[in-house]
Amino acid sequence: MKIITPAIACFVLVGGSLAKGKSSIPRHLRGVAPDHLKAYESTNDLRFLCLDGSKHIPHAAVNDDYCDCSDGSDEPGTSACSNGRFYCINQGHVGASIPSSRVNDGICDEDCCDGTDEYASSASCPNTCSQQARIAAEHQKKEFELNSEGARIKAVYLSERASKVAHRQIEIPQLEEGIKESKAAVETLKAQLEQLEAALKEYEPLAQPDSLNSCHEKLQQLLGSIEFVEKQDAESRAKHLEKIFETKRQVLLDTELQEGHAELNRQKSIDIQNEVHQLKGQVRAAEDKIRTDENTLRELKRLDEFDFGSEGVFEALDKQCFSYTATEYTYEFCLFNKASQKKGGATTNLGSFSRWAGTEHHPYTQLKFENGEQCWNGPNRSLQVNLECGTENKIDSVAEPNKCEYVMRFRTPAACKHESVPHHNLPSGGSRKREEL
Ligand code: MAN
Repeated sequence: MKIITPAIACFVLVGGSLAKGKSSIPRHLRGVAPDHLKAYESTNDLRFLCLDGSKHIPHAAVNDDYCDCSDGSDEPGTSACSNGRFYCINQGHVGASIPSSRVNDGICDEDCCDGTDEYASSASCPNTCSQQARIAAEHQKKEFELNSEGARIKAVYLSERASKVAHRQIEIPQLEEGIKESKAAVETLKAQLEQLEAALKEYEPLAQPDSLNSCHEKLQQLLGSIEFVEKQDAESRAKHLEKIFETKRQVLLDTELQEGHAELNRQKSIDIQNEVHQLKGQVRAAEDKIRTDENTLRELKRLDEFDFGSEGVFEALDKQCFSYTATEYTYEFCLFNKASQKKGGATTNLGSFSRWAGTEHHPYTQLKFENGEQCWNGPNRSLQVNLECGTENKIDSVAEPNKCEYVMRFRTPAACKHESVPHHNLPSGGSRKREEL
């Protein structure tokens, strides 16, 4: 439990109604941040220890408009130390810490809506804290609504991601097994093919057998000797003719036999060729399927291994492209892929996705695209995409703060906080420092 000492109670109570010249805050507590009040309260030995512990000074030297502590902590309420901090309570809104050099500089500091930074200057600073608190509350309400809606969409992304991961866990081993089986089946088909191709050789068209050739030759000889035979007697001619007929009959018989055989061979060869053709088709189809399955497997493994941000929520946007036209250029980037700048018909490469580039604790707040087209007399083009919560995926702004170094703001539900903060828990001001927000 925090003990509120009388000094703090007084400080807090009067803080909101401080008006120039009427400050009831004791001098030694002026500009002191609530967290440090304890150190500034007067102690028995009436000495103040500089906040960095470097030295003790008389208590009366606090806020005496003379800088004693090297960390500037003895002068929170004056501009005496160049490195001091002045705290304005901004009762009803959010307290703020400003450089103490701005105290009584004649300019109403916009961070001190209670005007206490000008407690002893000619500037008249009205207390605008209630207005600012109202504006801040409206802003917070909008932010809250935006974040709630964004978080709702993000939850959809996350559940889609969860089912994709679950599917992949089933699909990957199934594909691996399927590919293994298909490869074995291809090997079997190829072995069958080899056998068939070997068999095919056995059924190649036969050469004219020797016996048939010799019959033909004999017949030719006999026919060739007709002239000579015609001159012989009737009996010799009859014998010779009979020989011719017999030989002719033999030739015909052999030819018929051979032709029958050849026809059988031809038919068998055609059958085998058809089978070979069919098997080759099956091998081609199986190999095509293996290739397709291997590509699918590669992609599934990539998706499984790729860093899609916290809980993989950015998988929902993988390869999606967004564009934005600013003045003369249209900028386009595709998540985890490429970025470009277009003008007329020309496209300039702004780089390929290289890494998440947020802070050590929040790496998934920024994307970096690098190694784009080289800038004339400059670096290779690059793009930094700052990710912010939004209810839709949309580029909000693009700038080129340095030549050929582009910075984009991309709003997406994927960047929303997972669980949105209930509105009543949002800071309402009074005790939080602006830097903490
Ligand atoms: C082009 C664009 C600009 C860039 C200049 C640098 O005009 O890519 O964004 O600044 O080249 O020469």
